[in-house]
Amino acid sequence: MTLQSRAAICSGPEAPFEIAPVALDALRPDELRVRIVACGICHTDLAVRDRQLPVPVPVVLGHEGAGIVEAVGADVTAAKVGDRVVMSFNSCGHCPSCADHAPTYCYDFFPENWSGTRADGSPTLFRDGEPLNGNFFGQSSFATHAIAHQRNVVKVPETMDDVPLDILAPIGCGLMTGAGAVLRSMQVRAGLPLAVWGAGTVGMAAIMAARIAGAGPIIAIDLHDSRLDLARELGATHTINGREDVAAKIRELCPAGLGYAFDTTGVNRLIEGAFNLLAPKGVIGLVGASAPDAELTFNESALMGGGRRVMGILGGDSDIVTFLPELMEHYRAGRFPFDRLIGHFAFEDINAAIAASESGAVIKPVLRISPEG
Ligand code: CXF
Ligand code: ZN
Repeated sequence: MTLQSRAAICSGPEAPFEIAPVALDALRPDELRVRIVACGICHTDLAVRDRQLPVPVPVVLGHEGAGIVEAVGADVTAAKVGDRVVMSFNSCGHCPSCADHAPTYCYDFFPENWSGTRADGSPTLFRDGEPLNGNFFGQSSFATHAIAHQRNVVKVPETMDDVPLDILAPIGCGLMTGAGAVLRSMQVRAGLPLAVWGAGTVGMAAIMAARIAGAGPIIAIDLHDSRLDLARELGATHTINGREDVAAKIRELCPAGLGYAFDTTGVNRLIEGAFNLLAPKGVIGLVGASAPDAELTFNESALMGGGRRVMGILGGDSDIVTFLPELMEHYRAGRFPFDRLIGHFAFEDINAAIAASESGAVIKPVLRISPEG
């Protein structure tokens, strides 16, 4: 145990997060210690709190951390002391998916990200001398300091020196998922129509990326008109409130069918309805979390006969080392203005930030944990 930190501890759905002193383990050769400047809050953090994912509690969550490297193990080449970094999910680096630059499908995703310990079972955090669950997405960044790994840290390019870390922090989860789904997983082609169900972080990122790809029309569907207004500013050419007859409106706009449908809701009825709107060779990409036992039903001749594809997507097929800098460059150039989604909160106000996410008042809350400079 080498360094004292302050972390927000999640004990489950009954209690608010509690900020308390914790200690970090000594670094392994492939690890870095990062002083956290900011961290986004994602629905996956809340799914763990609500015990919908098999991550043990009590635990330090937070997986959209950004900060300054304070110490590195002997084998680390991803960044050096003093570098500004953003963090994302961890991966093993040697399974068939990692070898194929598809680390979001790492065969060891669970032990590397969700076991509460390092993949070898050792704790990264201690509270009152006892092991505390951590290493969430290889970081546990709702804290003043985090242990990260060579494979889930990306150095912020120097060209981004003027972009604060409390803007860049959330780039390694929902934003890369939505943008990657469009640009990498589905490889959306210019001139083809795309519809996005759900205008949260992932859906908005997909809409911005669809504009980059030159898709059209770009149709956003959501229950909240305020989100649809923002979706239009970010790239949607048409919006439909989900209380309207969505299928009829899409058929009117795209009589030949959709080239791409992208579902962020995980609602089966919506997914099956979206599949029925696909043009020949159309692709429906799925990122929304459904009930663990949910099954989908599609017509076989429509699937096979039209060459249609149903694509499960994790993390937008992101290879973070190359894709996160690419997204940062789109941000710089004004093509990916994800700062429009962010609302900032002080670390001490983490429970208010969570409430703002759950009420829908803020699309992407970001905690300010320590000053950058
Ligand atoms: C993850 C899922 C696995 C890859 C990166 C993003 N989602 C987090 O909320
Ligand atoms: Zn997330």
